[in-house]
Amino acid sequence: MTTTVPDAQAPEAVFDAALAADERIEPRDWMPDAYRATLVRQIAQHAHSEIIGMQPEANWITRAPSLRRKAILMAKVQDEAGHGLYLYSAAETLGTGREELLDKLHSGRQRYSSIFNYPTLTWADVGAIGWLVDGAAITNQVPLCRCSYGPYARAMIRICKEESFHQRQGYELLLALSRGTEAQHAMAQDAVNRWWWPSLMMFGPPDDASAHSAQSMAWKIKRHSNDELRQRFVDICVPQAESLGLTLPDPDLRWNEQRGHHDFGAIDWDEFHEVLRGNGPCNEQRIERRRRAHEEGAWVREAAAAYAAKHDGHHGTHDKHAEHTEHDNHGKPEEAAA
Ligand code: BYC
Repeated sequence: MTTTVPDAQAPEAVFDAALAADERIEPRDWMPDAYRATLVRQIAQHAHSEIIGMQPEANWITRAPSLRRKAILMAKVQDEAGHGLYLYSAAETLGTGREELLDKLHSGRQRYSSIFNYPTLTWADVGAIGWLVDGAAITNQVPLCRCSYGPYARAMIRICKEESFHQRQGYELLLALSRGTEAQHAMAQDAVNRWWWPSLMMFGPPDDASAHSAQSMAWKIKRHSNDELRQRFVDICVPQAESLGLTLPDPDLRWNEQRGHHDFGAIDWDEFHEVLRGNGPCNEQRIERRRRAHEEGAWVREAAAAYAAKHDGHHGTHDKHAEHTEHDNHGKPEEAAA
């Protein structure tokens, strides 16, 4: 934030001036508590979505139909872990540690995207996730590259580049199936039928029911409303579905000359709210698996912390942790054991 204002000016005024000038708010700048809390809520939900989102796709790594498809899928799932890392790091700059956020995820006090509570039933689902879920994610996230909070905006730039690759791999996968045998085409169509409506729900409730949109837009965290982005996504998908030779499962979908947009059918918001309440097809399984992965990874975190402590000027302190690690390595120097 570089706006020059007289020293005597209240921090609120400095903050408001920075927003008005479209400048970035940085971690050490003063910010209203509610701005900080909103960012932590959104960034945490986003980070959790990335790591929970690894599950439905990882489900297919062992069953990918070729080595090429397997290598691509593994790289994609690893990318999602990386996105989680950038986002948890962005939340840390707001004074909220990763342990605390993971604890809130595991205890159900923070959300992750509704979309990851649906199952991946066939290989075509991997394509539908890439095309539709990553496509929706990009539509929502490109404007977040201009979010007023610097670390979040910068994290989004790299995430969007990777998401764009993910979206293309999904499209290419679906195209191959769509042009394949009759059974493959039918599998691709079935996946699109199941993922279309949940993808539209990713953008959040309609504007008139969106609790946070007005304030988040005033703070320039969000740059567009939920409905605006949803409409943009529908308009992008219609011609892509045609090129794919697949049908979007909405009989009310049609071009509206006057609006210059596609009209589309009513979204089942009851289903959305049920999923948010924890009653989607896979909510329990996703959280249970995440908790287990976290517990099973405890030794990795302990080893990493011990290693970091040793290399952080603690060499001569002989703290208990460091001795443990040396023991575990059977007395070998750390580098040799690594
Ligand atoms: N799912 O006032 P609203 C990915 C909640 S990762 C669950 O409109 P806001 C990928 C909302 O939190 C994709 N909850 O909220 C990863 C709020 O609840 P609370 C994730 C939702 O924040 C791996 C309430 O409903 N992307 O693509 O202004 C593999 C009212 O909503 C959802 C992001 O997280 C939902 N879909 O707007 C592949 C993007 N929608 O907190 C792909 C960043 C709403 O009051 N986030 N809620 O209890 C955002 O842009 C915004 O947070 C949202 C919602 C547009 C999602």
